[in-house]
Amino acid sequence: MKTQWWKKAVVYQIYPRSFCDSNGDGIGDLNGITSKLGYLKELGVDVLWISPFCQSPMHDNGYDVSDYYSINPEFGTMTDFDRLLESAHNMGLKIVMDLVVNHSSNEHPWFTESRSSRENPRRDYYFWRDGRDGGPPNDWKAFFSGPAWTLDKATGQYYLHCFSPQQPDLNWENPSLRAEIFDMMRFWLNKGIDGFRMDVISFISKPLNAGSLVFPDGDMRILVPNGPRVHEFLSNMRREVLSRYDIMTVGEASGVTVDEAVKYANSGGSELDMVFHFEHVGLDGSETGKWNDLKINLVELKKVLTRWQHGLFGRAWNSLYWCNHDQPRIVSRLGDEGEYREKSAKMLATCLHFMQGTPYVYQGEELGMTNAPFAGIGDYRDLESINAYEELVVQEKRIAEGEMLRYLRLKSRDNSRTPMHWNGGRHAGFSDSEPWIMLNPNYREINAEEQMQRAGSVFAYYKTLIKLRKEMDIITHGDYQLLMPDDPYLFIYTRSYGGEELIVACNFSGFGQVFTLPERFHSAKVLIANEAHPITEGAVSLGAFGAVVLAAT
Ligand code: ISL
Ligand code: CA
Repeated sequence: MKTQWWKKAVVYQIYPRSFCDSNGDGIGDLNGITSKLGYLKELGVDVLWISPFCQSPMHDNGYDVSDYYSINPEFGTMTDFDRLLESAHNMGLKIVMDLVVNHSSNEHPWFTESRSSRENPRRDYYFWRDGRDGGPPNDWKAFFSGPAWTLDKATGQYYLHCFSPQQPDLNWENPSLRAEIFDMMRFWLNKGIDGFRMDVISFISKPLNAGSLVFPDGDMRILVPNGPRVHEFLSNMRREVLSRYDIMTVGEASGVTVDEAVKYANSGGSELDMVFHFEHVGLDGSETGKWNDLKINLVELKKVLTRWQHGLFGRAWNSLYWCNHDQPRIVSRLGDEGEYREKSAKMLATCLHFMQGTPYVYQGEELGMTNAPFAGIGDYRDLESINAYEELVVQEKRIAEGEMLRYLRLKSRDNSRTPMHWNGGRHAGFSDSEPWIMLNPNYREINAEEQMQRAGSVFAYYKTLIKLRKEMDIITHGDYQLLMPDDPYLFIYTRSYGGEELIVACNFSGFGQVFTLPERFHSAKVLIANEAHPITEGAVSLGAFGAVVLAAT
């Protein structure tokens, strides 16, 4: 049995393009990351998950890999990577890579060969099918707009792409493909990396019954996740590759339910160490997807997160996140961008960081960074946003332009991809020249330099949260119980472990809330709080976006 060090770890996600630019071309890079290791050490995180940095035509900022063995020149060289890894290790920081193997780039040599003829030995590395009634083989819609199939004139067949046409899906049914992927994983593991975050790994087994070549019609987002052979593929991967190294693995598992997660992230350790689920961040979606102005409902949020806390307890392991490179900023989504920005950022962090699981902090979250004031469609860089606008506004005219721009400001993935705010100076200290995507103009108030030297900053608060997790086993191992499930403003839960007990109380509303403490907390001591919190006569009164954690004595 390995040590399972990742159960006590805090992971920090870096989106390399937007983190720090070392050579003044406006694009973040590996040397930029190396130059900021001191900052990350100061924050106290243990693991850095770096979004893709391998060779790529960058249609999806590296989530479209054309060579898994080399570094994209915009990000640096293999020597830069080796130096980053060594420096991180010297400082006691681990590095986890993004493994993007549900699909490759359409510029990967495998795809070039595969498309070249129906007889090519690598034809079967991707999914090629004949059309149906003069159109695609089935009715699937791709994640990034349009059909999930594209006709390739060279051979007159269609290929499958669940994302964009530049991201053809790899055919995991093919054993040689699997062997090539496992070899590539060993290459990086032998370099000494500390694990993988696996991109849409829940999609790798397509819904094909044994021997059948027919893709069923229906909603691709429901049909593709958790396919018939996914657990077989992952347990083979575990046996043949992962189990030989002392690493952590987290699978991005779009469409995963608690029951499925218990298989992927089972505590027997036969597949992955944990998965990312989407249920909580999907709560402001609708049948028509994410382009709307719906808000996450707190009662629903509590229900979902509680179901995951209970469902995985003792059986599997949770990952905890509010933010990543695909999500809008949490302060803008569930907190307050104005007067209570810092306070709500701390409240949200408190709520998440006292749960059971491994917490993930996305760059800038520790500063309380917000969504960006993009003005027009020309300000966006993300293909998902641009394609959705083109499809829904320009072509189908289903959403008016102004309305769509409003939805994009709320939900676009670019909200989290604006450059990191290092200081209040030129280009926020991110780069010496114009960044590849606009800066959020609020970097003058919200930046790392200012927060690192201010005791009450969001950064300082995250440091404390991370430190508490290291010191207190109850945060890692304790039992979780939700109180007041139907309260529309308060999220209150307890953790208990070996006779100790904590109560975590968070006010998700912009006005004061009072609640009565259970008897056993009447003389409790404050572990952490984001405000002066009067506890009087067995009651707590929390101001707008207040948060407090009490330890029973
Ligand atoms: O971001 C999403 C919708 O806004 C998700 O549906 C997302 O596409 C899905 O979670 C898969 O995400 C991952 O794979 C994509 C890539 O664009 C994302 O950045 C990545 O996190 C394709 O590789
Ligand atoms: Ca650069």
